[in-house]
Amino acid sequence: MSTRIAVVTGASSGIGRATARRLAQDGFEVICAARRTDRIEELAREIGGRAVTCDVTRPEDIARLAEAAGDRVDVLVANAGGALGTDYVAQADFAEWRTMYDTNVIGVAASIQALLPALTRAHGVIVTVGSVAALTAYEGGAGYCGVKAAVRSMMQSLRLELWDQPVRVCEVDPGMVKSDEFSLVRFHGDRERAEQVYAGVRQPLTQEDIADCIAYAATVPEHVNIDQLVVRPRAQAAAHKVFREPTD
Ligand code: 8X3
Repeated sequence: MSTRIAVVTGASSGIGRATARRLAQDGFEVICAARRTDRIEELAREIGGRAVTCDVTRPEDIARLAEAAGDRVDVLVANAGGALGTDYVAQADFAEWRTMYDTNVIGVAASIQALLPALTRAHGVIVTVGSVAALTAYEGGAGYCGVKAAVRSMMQSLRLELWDQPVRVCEVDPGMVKSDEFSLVRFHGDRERAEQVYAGVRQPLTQEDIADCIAYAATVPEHVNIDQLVVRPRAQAAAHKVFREPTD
């Protein structure tokens, strides 16, 4: 059997990197795509994959990624994206919102569009990394909840559009994940604020937990489509209902 190919965007850290590692363990040749070349080259060396420098907001990078991936792609993990800020609508920084839309929505759509022929040829799986933010809005979440809700709608449209094609469309929606950079980026490098997100939560999810879920969705038999996987830590009953234990 020929080697199965997986493309992971946003592979330089967090859920993307953990997923690249996990899929390599599962026998995939993983194409690690991200902006930070040094990081993905190191990762590709570690897991025997390939690195493609790719900013998903740049059409020329997306074209290069599709060319590197070749004729057949078994799995696309469209993971690149993230949150910027927690501004209320009244104070929102629209430049940050535009960046979020460009990466989380257009970047995901562009990755899918470019790789769709290769995914269809291979009877492959598209997995997007959404968020529980797509399901329930919260104060300060309008920008991020909005983009993740857009991804969710896009996946629903895509599944309908591809109903007669041999390609599957899956969305993994994580809740609270203590990953390398998610909260740090969201709070513009403010480590203390980033840490507060997880304060008192005994066991937030890890990026490896989500990588497990993605690997599951990507490796079920070909007739099985996992439409959506919503994954939260046990301590998080809803986005705003988190069990926190005293920290001091
Ligand atoms: C991250 C989950 O609750 O911070 O995607 O929006 S949340």
